[in-house]
Amino acid sequence: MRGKLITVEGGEGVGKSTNLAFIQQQLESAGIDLVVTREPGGTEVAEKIRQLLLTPSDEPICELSELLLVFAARAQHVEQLIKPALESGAWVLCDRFIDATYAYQGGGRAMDLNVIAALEQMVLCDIKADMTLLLDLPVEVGMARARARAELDRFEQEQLSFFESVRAAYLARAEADPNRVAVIDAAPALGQVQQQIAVALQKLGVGV
Ligand code: Z5A
Repeated sequence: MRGKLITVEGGEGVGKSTNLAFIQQQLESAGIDLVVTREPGGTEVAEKIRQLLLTPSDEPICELSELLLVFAARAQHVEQLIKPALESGAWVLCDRFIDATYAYQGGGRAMDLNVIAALEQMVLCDIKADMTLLLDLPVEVGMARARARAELDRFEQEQLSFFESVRAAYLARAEADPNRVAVIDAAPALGQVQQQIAVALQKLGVGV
């Protein structure tokens, strides 16, 4: 049987890395054969593209290059890792996926959603997340958490308005597809955030 694809999404500082470990532990304790990966990245070549995307450089990366690099990394990731894993029956837990493109390039950069949809169709075909956990947090709170954590990458150096647009685009995606996207309030203490995640995972029969 084909495995399930679970994606974790959210803006800066929402606690994706922290909660990914918890989700992994929940799924593995349920006996699920799990592949954990991330975007951009997840394979050797896609991780090289990630470096290009995240590292600040003197030459600005234009919006179209950014979009195409995101999809180039995704095409490699899907063909080399995600598709074979799902076909083998494993579940895939992916830190960011296609919703991030609609949020960052579609929302943040205001790029044409029809272009994104066309590239999505070309690269993903029938691959769709079975569940997306969207960690949601007011932008200022997330930015404060991200700043306290580490040096800011190329995206994290954007203005507040960029992240407001990213958040709005994520929430619009959740509203349009409530059966797939579970919105998790990432503001409370970690234990409470993880309680919400555990409840959402029950929908997949995990931890019931
Ligand atoms: N990108 C794109 O533009 N288009 C695309 O299609 C895709 C990606 C796929 C890389 O993402 C960048 O790629 C991303 C968009 C772009 N933008 N950026 N930057 P990434 O996922 O690798 O980068 P990230 O957003 O920095 O993810 P992260 O490392 O998982 O960070 P995080 O969500 O902020 O998680 P964290 O490090 O676990 O948490 C941040 C801090 O908050 C940390 O100190 C925690 O201890 C703390 N924390 C976590 N939870 C709590 C609670 N509940 N209370 C208090 N403090 C907390």
